[in-house]
Amino acid sequence: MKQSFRWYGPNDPVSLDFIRQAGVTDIVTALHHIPNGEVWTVEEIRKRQAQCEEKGLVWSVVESVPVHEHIKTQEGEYLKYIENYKQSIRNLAECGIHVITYNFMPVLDWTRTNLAWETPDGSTALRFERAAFLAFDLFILKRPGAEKEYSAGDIAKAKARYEAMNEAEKQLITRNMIAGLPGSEESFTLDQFQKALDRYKGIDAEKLRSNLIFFLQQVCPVCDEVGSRMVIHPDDPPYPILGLPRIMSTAEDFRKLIAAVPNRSNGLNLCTGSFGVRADNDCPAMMREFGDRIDFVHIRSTKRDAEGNFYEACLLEGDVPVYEMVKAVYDVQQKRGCSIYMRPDHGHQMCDDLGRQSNPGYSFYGRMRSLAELRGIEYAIAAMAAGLPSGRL
Ligand code: CS2
Ligand code: MN
Repeated sequence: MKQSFRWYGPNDPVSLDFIRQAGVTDIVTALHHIPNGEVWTVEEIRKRQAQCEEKGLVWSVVESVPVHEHIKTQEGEYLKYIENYKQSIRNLAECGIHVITYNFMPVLDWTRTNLAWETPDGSTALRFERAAFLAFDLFILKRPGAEKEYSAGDIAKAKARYEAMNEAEKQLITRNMIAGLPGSEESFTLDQFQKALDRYKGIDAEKLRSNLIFFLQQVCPVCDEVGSRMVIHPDDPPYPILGLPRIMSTAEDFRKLIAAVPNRSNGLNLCTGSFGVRADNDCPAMMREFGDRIDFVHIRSTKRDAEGNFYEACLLEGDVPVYEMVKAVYDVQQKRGCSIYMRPDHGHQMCDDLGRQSNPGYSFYGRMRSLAELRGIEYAIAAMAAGLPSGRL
């Protein structure tokens, strides 16, 4: 696997020097300062490349070129935004960057209720608590019609959870839900947030899917021409939330996409932490099924419970079968004769990360720990495959 790390650019509290020392060779980044929908110019791309190169690192993967909301809803100037997207693909290719991550989640990117949940070893993890999430939806946002989507039992639990919250907790959960987590390009007030949700009133899953297919039919031929790949990041969590449709949550969702847009550039970013929240998603099986179209993997593990809560577990202790996953990546690489970009995803805040300011999920040591574990697993697999009794390559 090509070992990569996400870097948010010059404002990221995690430095490229640290990242290099973790054993990373490739950087995953985005031009977060460019507003959604605008073209990424060659000049701006080169500036970021130079910052990486100066530290002996290569910017290889974009995460993400954001898809403007109007492309998802097909309103306003969406055709212009698609043209701009094509131009960004061309400009990135001109600079030698060919793997482009994106997602097609309406309004919100990834969603958590708690960004610093203390685990038994004292490190903190991101967590999604269902009752708190419902409490936000029903009693803070007060989304019209929300009560029709939940059972009486769920509503009672959410009410009790809401009543137990003090003002500070209510403000914190509101901020966590709508202020925009790293990577998501939007942030809102409650009022703006409800308006953003309302724009999806007439859009069900099938309509959203057909808008995604339209988008891919436009951009994939450009990617094919310049040798680039669009890799879609799955929904997180992988099911509809807040009355919004979500359409990249299962293997079947991706099968539908490739049936509609068979171009080779229509690819997948297999994020095991996102897919892994559903017990019916088998990540290693997806890796094997879609291996030819997977040019980027995020490896992390989540741990779910019967109540629908989940948290980001230590890599080897969650629900995702990480060894089987790395083995599947390894086998696909052997078959394809290539190395696939991999990055550790959200890590724990731990050791010297604690008490330091960093992007939630993207502090240094937690991700370094995961990367080291992943590297070890792959090394051992390769050594065993080479039949080396000493286990050395
Ligand atoms: C997140 C997302 O789960 C994740 O990897 O960091 O922000 C992710 O980068 C986007 O959904 C990709 O478009
Ligand atoms: Mn991910």
